[in-house]
Amino acid sequence: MPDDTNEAAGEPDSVVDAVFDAVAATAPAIRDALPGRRVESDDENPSGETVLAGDMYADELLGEALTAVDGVGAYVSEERPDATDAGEGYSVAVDPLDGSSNLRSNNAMGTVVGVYEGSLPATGHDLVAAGYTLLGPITTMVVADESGVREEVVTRAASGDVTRTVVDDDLTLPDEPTVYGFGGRVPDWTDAFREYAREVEDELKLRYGGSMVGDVNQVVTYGGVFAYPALTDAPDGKLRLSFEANPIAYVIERMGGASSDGTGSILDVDPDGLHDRVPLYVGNETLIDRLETALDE
Ligand code: P6P
Repeated sequence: MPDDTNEAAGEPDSVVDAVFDAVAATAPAIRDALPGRRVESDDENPSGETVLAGDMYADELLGEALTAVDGVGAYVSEERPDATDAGEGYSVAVDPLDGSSNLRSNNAMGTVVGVYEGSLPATGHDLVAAGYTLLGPITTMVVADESGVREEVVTRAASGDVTRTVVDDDLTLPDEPTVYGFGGRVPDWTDAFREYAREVEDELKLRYGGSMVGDVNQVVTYGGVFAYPALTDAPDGKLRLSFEANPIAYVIERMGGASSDGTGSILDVDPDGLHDRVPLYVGNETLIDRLETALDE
């Protein structure tokens, strides 16, 4: 379980709530803007990836909304090299449009959020809350904090007012795993991971859609395991610790699941840089234990 000594136990954190109010408020506007922003921009992000117009728009919108929240001291984005100063308070790390490569194929994507106490880079134990929006057939938001994990439906009225409706106030990982989703190309998997994957493929159903938030939400809903593993040509995998792996690991561990970088909890990883990548494995505890044993052989 994440370290919640940073939290005054029991009292909901009004700044965290304001952060997720801001994230929810931008979700419908991001969704509305996507049809006209499926093209690639000329820019690259700090991870060297081509930035879609949708990524840039989401980053601008979220940057503006989150730096305006009292109690947010820094906005840190996958799309920006450095933190954007916002005064005093939490550092809010964001992947503005995770899975934006799904924009052309019209598949799920969303925003990943980590609320850290103190400056970044930091370990996941500095998280006080984390979550993600999912722009699927409906817009949902999963929010994890010291009180637990909840799923909300985000709707916008004709008036423009955005509403967050809690549809599950105690989201826990299903005991019985059902689905798996493994990223990267099979030829690029290590022998140890490939062997583990072959076992899991015989036990569970494949659910992989190329967007971490969509694929993790399958595991959140049906139980199982998601991985973007270490690859033979990318031993640190693809996903960024601060913006993707830590927030997702925090959510899954808060739900009673487990996370790993291949050797131990993602939340223990101590990064050198803001955009460090890390292999990510999350899901039911037994499947993560088996994964760590398989990679240790
Ligand atoms: P691949 C999306 O680009 C992303 O960052 C994650 O959302 C997703 O899990 C992964 O990359 C997909 O990568 O190599 O399968 O296209």
